[in-house]
Amino acid sequence: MTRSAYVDTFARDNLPPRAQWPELLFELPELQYPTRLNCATELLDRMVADGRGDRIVLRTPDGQCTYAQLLAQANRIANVLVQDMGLRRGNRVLLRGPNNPMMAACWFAIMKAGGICVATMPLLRAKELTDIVRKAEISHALCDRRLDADLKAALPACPTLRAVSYWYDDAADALDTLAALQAASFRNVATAAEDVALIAFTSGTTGMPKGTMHFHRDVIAMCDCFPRSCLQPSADDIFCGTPPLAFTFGLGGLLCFPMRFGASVVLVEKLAPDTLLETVQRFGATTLFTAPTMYRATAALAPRFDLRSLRKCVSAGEALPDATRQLFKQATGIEIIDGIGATEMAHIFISHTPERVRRGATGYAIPGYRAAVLDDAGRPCRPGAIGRLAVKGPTGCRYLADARQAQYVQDGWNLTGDAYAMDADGYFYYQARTDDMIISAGYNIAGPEVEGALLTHAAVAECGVVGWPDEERGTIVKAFVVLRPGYAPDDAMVAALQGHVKQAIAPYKYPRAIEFREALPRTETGKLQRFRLRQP
Ligand code: 3UK
Repeated sequence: MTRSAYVDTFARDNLPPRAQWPELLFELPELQYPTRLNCATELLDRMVADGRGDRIVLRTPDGQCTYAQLLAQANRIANVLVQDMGLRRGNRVLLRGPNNPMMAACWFAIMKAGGICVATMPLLRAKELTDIVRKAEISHALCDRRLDADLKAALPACPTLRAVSYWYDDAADALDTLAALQAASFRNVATAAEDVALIAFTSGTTGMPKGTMHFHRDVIAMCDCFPRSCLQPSADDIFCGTPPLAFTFGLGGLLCFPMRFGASVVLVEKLAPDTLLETVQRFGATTLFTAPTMYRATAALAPRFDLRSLRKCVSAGEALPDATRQLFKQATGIEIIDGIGATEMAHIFISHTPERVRRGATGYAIPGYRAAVLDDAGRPCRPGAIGRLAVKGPTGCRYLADARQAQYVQDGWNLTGDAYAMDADGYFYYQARTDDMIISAGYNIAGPEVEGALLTHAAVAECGVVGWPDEERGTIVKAFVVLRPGYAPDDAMVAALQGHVKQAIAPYKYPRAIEFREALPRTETGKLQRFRLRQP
């Protein structure tokens, strides 16, 4: 291992032992990296050094900034971190804000200064922040002033956290003020390719959150896999979308990917279906990153907007129902690019180009990754059989001091916790999370398949299907349904939906119980929280 550039050895000391790492693959020519690599140098400084400094990188409703301006601001903040806040190489820095230019500049500043970025979703509360600060022994924090309340509430329980600075604020000690007093140049720390760059906490549904550690090299590898093979971006592309930069889906799609290709990104703090489409129209966005529910909601509104600029639409975070894919295609003419990624893997590893879409499939293992469906003994399943999804590639799972490493990584494979089937051509078909498979009267039923059938009914806006305890049958299939405006939640509707499912898929899978809701519980990243639906 190349000598670390860090004086604070916490991250390296808390990596899982080598024997528990996944096998890493660097077979592609584009994945040959030097042993010293700082991802900020690659994504930001290099663009300016190569003469692209005057090109726009960030666009917002209030203005725009060039690569050179972003570089200058990141350098100033890096100077604040080192000189005013006493950051030492290898220290962890909490980063907390909505998707805005300061969030982006701070992310690069942390990379430049050799800090380890721990970005948190804007909606996290004091208790969750405390768990993360304590687990990652975080010493510094950069935070959007408007999100200060929960951080301040967490502080008394966070003894390691010794320096906090707030931005978008005009106080004398605000980050903006301190940055303006600093030089616009900075010598990036010469990090090892395998120095930890970020600790991304999973939006775990139960138990203590898990911190996944990704190296400087992983940040670049994620840029050189999915976007290169499935999007083929050019410097003229304009990215936009909804995932928070604190979620690796957003960090890639809305910051690192566009910058790897010299392109630009529209950062907007809060987007609803109508404002998302308005943003695409106003900025002439070409490339969209969002979650399946957003595609479903925007499909209905699309005719009201001019979306002709849009070329590539990426869906991830949860399974994309075919009904949603078809609705969006009818509305816009665009074939969505589905992709499964995971915080543990940094980004997407199974996906497809629009031309190579196959109905019902997430896609194939993208160049750089290998994927397989394994049975309980760890052997490859025959085509069509359902088993556990296993992947390996240039990135992979390394939990921060967590015994669950041995569950996620087995025999060099990353086991994502998803039940999948693979066809003879190597296309992968999502079934369910392995712990969400419903076993009813001896049958294995995948909730998402029943959801997919319900979503083809005109009355259904959204739905979630779970196993529900039943005295007689042990477990029954139960659907929670949000109706579109104008439909009545009555017994006739229950019967109509049940009949519809029986027509669409094997009748034994139909939901014996249906409950109507105004909305479904979702994470900040757009995932349905099935565990909350299961709580009576
Ligand atoms: C599920 C999908 C079916 C799947 C993520 C893109 O979602 C991301 O990371 P998380 O750690 O969750 C991982 C789990 O989410 N999932 C994600 N995408 C799909 N299931 N089809 C899909 N297309 O259960 C997976 O194991 O929150 C997604 C990029 C970066 C990410 N972190």
